[in-house]
Amino acid sequence: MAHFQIVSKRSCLHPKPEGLLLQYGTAGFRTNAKHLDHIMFRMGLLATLRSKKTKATIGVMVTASHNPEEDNGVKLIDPLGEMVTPTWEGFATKLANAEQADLVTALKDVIEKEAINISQEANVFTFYAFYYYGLVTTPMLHYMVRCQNTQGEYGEATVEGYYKKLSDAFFQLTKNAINCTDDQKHLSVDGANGIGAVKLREMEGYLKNELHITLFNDGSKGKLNYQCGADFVKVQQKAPTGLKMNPGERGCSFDGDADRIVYYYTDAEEKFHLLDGDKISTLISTFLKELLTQAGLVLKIAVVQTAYANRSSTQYLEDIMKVPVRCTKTGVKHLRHAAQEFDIGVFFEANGHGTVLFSTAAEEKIQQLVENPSTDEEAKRAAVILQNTVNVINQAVGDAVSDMLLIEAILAIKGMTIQQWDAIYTDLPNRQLKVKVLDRRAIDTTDAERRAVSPAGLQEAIDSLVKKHRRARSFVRPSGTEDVVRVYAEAETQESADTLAYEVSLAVY
Ligand code: NG1
Ligand code: ZN
Repeated sequence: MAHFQIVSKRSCLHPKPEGLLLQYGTAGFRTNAKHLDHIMFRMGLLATLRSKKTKATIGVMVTASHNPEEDNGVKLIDPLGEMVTPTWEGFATKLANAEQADLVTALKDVIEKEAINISQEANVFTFYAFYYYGLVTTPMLHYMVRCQNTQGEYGEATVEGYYKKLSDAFFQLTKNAINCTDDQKHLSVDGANGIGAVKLREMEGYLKNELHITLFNDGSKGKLNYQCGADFVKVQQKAPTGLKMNPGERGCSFDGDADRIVYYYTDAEEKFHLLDGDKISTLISTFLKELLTQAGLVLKIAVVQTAYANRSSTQYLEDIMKVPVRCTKTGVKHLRHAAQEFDIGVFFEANGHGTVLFSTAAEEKIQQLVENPSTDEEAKRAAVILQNTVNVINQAVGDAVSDMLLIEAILAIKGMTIQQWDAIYTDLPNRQLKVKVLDRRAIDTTDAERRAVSPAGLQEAIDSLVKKHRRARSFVRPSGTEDVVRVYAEAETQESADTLAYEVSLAVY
């Protein structure tokens, strides 16, 4: 009982603004930082309960990712580095919205529903994760939670352990890159003035001569995510401010907490070319499929996308590469879930958030091939590359640094320029807009968010607008991280995509 009295007393120091209702969305709670004090306190409580329930270490990540600097966010990380389950998301929302007097009842409700033994020790690492590690990128925390709960099997649960694991795997991979010149080892990185920049600086020493990074927007001057970062580049379809690159050179942008990455270059005519999450998943899945063939391994590989995936990428994967593609709702937890159904699941949101999952069986088969003395030379080489690919990937969550190292290794091994990568398929011109409405929750969707079921008449209106354009597609959905409705349109020409997005946004009002 004493516990609850203490909770009740302490929670008064973090009062909930009356009437404020927030929902645990695609990326936890996220809003203006001034509304989050009570949420942080309550999520600390919930993380402790989750830890007691799972008898494992739970992570608490405080970040606003790609949002403006005045926002903040918090999410809980489950034992294997993944997002918490839907039931617990529901608990989080209930706890967050309980008025002061009802907080203890809400807590007791969770304890009862989940049959939690309150005297079970909660792993203090949970609470300390953020403080203990100080500032880390979102993916680093996910990684460390996973290491901690797999008794080091996944790696060492420290910042150095993370740098070392990734850079070692990167070296092993780039050993296979013959004829890679120093010029090709150069990469410009836009750190979005976020934590990724700080961590990349620390990691540079580990990468030695294999990758030469020029870092821009490293937080020394500019504002977080302001006119830079992966989200800005993807949505605006232009280079971040502050980045200086010559035509043809490779550049990439992280988002504020370094779990997203997009690549780009400008051509001789100064035209900007974006290589987003779809281009990344195509590059990675093609690479993996080729290695599987060379290794003689029969493993089911698939790509998971969302409604935002460019139709050209889906068609290329299905028709040319013969890789099955699944479409899920927005939010990496949905993509991850679908990816788990395959031996190798490559999942990326178009905005550059994603990673690759390998089933235990797949990892074991690769391992056996590497260890089997009768494996022939070509198969063995492919198996070793596959094994190092597994090691460079952060399977816990999408990770800009890990994705960057994998992409750099693939380009080096294949001797491929960014232009050649870009030429694999041509994106359909597209446009994303956001619309402020009175209540974004009035829009309800189905079919992996590709169709609106409410309000009545909206989908019919979209359908008739789409018909006016060639090779067009459009959909709307309420954002889970901002108080807006997002509109997406793609069509044969940029003008057409822009017009369609604008017309659809008018239909949303
Ligand atoms: P919302 O705000 O629900 O669209 C955005 C991204 C998601 C996901 C989350 C979490 C788009 C269109 N949406 O969600 O894909 O990454 O943020 O960061 O990019
Ligand atoms: Zn992010």
